[in-house]
Amino acid sequence: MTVTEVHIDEMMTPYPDKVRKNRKKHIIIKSAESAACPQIEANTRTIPGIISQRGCAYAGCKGVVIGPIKDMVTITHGPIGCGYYSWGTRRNKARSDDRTPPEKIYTNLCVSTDMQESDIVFGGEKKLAKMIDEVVAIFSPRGINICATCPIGLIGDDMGAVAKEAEERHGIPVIAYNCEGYKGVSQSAGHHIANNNLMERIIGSGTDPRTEEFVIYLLGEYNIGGDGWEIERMLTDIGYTVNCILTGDSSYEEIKDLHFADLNLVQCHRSINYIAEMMKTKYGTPWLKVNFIGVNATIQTLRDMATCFNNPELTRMTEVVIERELARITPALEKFRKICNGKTAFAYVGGSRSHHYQYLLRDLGMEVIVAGYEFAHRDDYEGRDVIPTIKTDADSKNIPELHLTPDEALYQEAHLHLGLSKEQYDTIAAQVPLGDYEGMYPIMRVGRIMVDDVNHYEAEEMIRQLKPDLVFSGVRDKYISHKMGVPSKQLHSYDYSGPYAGFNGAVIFARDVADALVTPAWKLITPPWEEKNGNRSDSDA
Ligand code: CFM
Repeated sequence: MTVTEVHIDEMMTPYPDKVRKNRKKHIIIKSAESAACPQIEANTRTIPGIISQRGCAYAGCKGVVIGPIKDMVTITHGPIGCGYYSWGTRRNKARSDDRTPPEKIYTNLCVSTDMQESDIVFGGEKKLAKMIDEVVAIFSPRGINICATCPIGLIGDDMGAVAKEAEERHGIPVIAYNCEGYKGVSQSAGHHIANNNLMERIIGSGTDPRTEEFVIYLLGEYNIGGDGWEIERMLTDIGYTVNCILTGDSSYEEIKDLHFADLNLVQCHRSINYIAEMMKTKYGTPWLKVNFIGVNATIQTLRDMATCFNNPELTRMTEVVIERELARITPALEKFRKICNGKTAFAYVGGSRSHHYQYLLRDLGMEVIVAGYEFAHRDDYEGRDVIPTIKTDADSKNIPELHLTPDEALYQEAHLHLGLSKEQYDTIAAQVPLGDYEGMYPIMRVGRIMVDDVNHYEAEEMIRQLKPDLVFSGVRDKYISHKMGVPSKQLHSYDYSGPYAGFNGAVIFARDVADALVTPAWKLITPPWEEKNGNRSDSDA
């Protein structure tokens, strides 16, 4: 079925006028292959009362960006609910290495100040200070993060002062993140707050320069289901030194040295583009937009990286590894491709995967007909070129912009980081996405939909109208499609499967998708609204 404005209008019919006007701005239908992306409304407030899939600023800071740092203990300052519900919900895996032995891995812990009514009335600073002392006494971590929840901002606890005193007492970094849930319209605000603090407090504090060649940092990769490890495997085989993945399986010790990178790679643009840009300003470090989701996308990224370093041996090894991996995975992939070919899908995830996974689905012959983000900004849909035109509003002004200047001792121009001449760098920058991201729009096909901050009602309506074969989404909307007889796969947690990145990941993903498509279970379901007299049908007996 082709998508037309009519379907969107039909979907909007039950909305009150004001809501209809608002929501229309969040939905774009691609009109022509070469069309420039029309402006989409994004990163603005969800209409109160609408069931959105978004999270809060605390979730973006604690849960997404700093939670995976394995050798720091992260304290949730607030009532126990926020800590409890953010405990272990993201599958960012971590393992011990030379720098971080098992006894220094804290990612699975949930530490909360458990604020009670009297603490809210009289203030929680003493309780927080005591908690920090306890954490040091029990775990002696390399550093401590403190994340604020909504009530902390409302009662005005001075977390920064408590952290500073604790630092003096214990001699380790204690970093306060004012990431109260209400600080932004979604978890995206929390990413920015986390990026600012990492930049100000950790990055650049390492004093031991790297001596290896081709030192790269992979930013915006969180090792969900082991993705980061699969990427690291390929890159190491080619000859890169993957000093750190930010922040999946990362450590305080590694993040300190980020300024020694020759090249930063950016996988998830939304959550980490701030650090990539700030690194460029302060140290001159170039960043390359990469995508390790999808076989062809991975190959393209590996070649782009080789282009950046312009080193014959690295270029040769890139092709050796590509050829070796393709020979290994192609037979398995072909088997699953036969099942997947020609099928359609929805992709609705946080702020980057709905774009990246379209490449992997294309490898399998599938097409995404509706794609959207929970909390992306206009640049994630339309490309970075629109950034200067994005208006700041009261919500975005809530988050401070750090105004950095080049570091006097360490700044060097981007081309020198890569060992290139200025002319070489400029030629290469025209060929690969160095410091640039084109957003999701170019990959969408004509007549297909991009939707921002989709709500429960719209998701249901679009599934009903467009009947996709598979819905890629999160745990909150998973069961909407299940009840409608459409299989769904979680692209946040991978339904406990993975890795899905790189060459090995592509095969695992293809297997999971093929499994979902061929299972007969979905045809046997009678949704509750089709049951007679409220009784379950015999298929449920
Ligand atoms: Fe980046 Fe992410 Fe995502 Fe994200 Fe997330 Fe995630 Fe995500 Mo869930 S950092 S924007 S805030 S790729 S937790 S690892 S899957 S919504 S699309």
